Amino acid sequence: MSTLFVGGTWRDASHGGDREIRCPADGSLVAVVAEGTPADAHDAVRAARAAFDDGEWARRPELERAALLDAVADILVRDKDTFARAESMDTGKRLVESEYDIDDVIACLRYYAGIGGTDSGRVVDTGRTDAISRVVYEPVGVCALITPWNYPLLQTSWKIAPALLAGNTFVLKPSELTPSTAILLMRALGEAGLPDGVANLVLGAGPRVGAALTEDPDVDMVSFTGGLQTGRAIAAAAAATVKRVALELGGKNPNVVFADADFETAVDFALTAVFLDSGQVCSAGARLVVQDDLHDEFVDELVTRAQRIRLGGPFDPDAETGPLISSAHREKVAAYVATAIAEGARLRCGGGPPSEPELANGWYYRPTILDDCASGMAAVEDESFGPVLTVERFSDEDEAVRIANDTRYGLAGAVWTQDAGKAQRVARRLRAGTVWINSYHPYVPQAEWGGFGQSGNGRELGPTGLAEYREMKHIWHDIDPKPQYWFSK
Ligand code: TXE
Repeated sequence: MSTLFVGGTWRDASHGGDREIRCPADGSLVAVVAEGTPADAHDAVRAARAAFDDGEWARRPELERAALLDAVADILVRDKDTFARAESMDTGKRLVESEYDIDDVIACLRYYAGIGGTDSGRVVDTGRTDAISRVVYEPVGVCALITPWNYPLLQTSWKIAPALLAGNTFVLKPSELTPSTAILLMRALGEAGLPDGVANLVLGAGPRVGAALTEDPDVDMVSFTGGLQTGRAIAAAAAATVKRVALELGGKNPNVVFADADFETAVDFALTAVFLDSGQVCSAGARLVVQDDLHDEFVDELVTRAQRIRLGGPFDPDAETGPLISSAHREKVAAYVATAIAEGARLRCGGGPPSEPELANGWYYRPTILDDCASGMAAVEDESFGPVLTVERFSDEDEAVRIANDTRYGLAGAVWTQDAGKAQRVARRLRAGTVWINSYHPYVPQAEWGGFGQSGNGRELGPTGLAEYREMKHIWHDIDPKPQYWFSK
C-alpha cells in the first residue's frame, strides 16, 4: 500500500509491511495502509531537511504561505464529506461530530491564513543613529508532528497550520489507529501547490516510527499530542539532541459546580463535559466537584440522564455517542473502573459494555458515574480517557479550589455559579490552561490552548501557537561602521 508520502512521492513501507485499519464501531475493515519503519521515518526526515535547507519554502513570503493555507481550507470545504466519513470510519465517532471536527480544521487553517504577514517582528531602539536593531522570526526547521487518534485531523491542523505559515517543513506521524485523514490531507496539500518535501507522512507504530523521529538529529522540533507516559518518553528522547519540544498530554479536568448554579444547564453541560466522544477528549470534565448541598439531587439527575445516553456507530441517526477507539483501550477503561470500585468509589451507573446485540462487535462502554470519590484515589488522579465521571464534594469556595487543583495535570476546568464575583475568583485560582465559566468545551482558534503542570508545555492555537514554530533572531546592523579600537592599533 503506497500510503507513505516522502519527498513528494507516495510509496510502500521499506519492509513492505501493511496494517489493517478497522472501524471501532463494528470491526469492519476500513483500509489497509503501509506500516512504516524507522528507516522510512529517517527517509522522511531527510526529505524534509532537504526541502528546508535547499528549497524555497522557508524564504517564500509569509503572505504566500498564508494563501496556501487558505487554498487547503477551500479543498476541505469542497471535500468535507469525504474527510468526515474517513474520520468517522477510523474513530467510530458519529458523522455529525466528524463534520464539526472538519469545520474546526477549516477554521484553524483560516485563522492562521488570516494572521499571515501581520507580525514581522520588531525594531529595537539602540539609542544610536548609526545602528539598527531588529528582532525577526525564522522557521524552526524540520518539525516532527506526532498526533493521537481522538481528533486525528483536528489535532494535526493545530500543528501543520502554524508550522507551514512559519515556513517549516515537517514529517507527520498520525496515530497508527487513525491514519486515513492524514493521507487525504497530504493529497490536499499537494493539490494546493505545496512544494515536494515540505510535508511528509510516515505511518506506523509509535514506539518504532514515532521514536525514530524524536531521536533523529535532523529534526529540530517535536510537537506531540497524546498520553502522559509517551510525552515523558518523547521529552527524554528529544533532550539528547536538545530539540524544541511542545507537548499536549491530556488532563483530569475538574468541573466545579456550586449550589447556586443553574441546575438544568449545569446538569446538561456536566454530561457533555465528560461523555462527549465517550470521554476520549483531553479536556473532558471527568472530575465533578460538586457542593455538598447540591450533591444528591445533582448526581441523581446525572445518573438518570447518563443511563439514557444512546450508543451507536457513525451512521446511526439515533446515536448520541460512539465507541471507544480499541479493544485495548476499553480494557484499560474497565480496569480503571475496577480499581476505583476497589478503592471505595460507589458505582452509580454504567461500569461495563452495553448489552444490545447490535453493539456487540464494537468497543462500546456505557456512561459510568463513580460517586464517593476523594483525593488520593487512582480514579481521581489518573486519566481514564473513557466515559467515566468521578464525583467529589466540597463545602466552601476554598475547598472547591483545593480539590480542583489537586491534580498533576492542568489542562482545563470549569466553574458553575450565578455569582459573577465567585466565578471570576475561582476561575483565576484554577491552575489550568483553559477555564470555562457556566459552560464547558467551547474553544476558538484565536485563543491559546495548552496545559499547566504535567498537561504539557507550550501552547497551541492563537498567536502563541504560531510562536512555537518560530525562532527569534536579533539582527544588529551598523550602518556607519568604524573601528572602535578596543585593542590599540
Ligand atoms: O496514546 P499515545 P495512546 C492519553 C489517554 C490514553 C493514553 C494512551 O489517557 O488512554 O494517552 O493512549 C505515538 N515515541 N491520550 O497509547 O501512545 C502514537 O503512535 C513517539 C491523551 O493511544 O500517547 C500516536 O501517534 N511517538 C491524548 C501518538 O504517539 C509515540 C490523546 C499518541 O499515542 C511513541 C490520546 C513513542 N515512544 C491519548 N509511542 C490527548 N492529549 O488528547 C507512541 N507514540
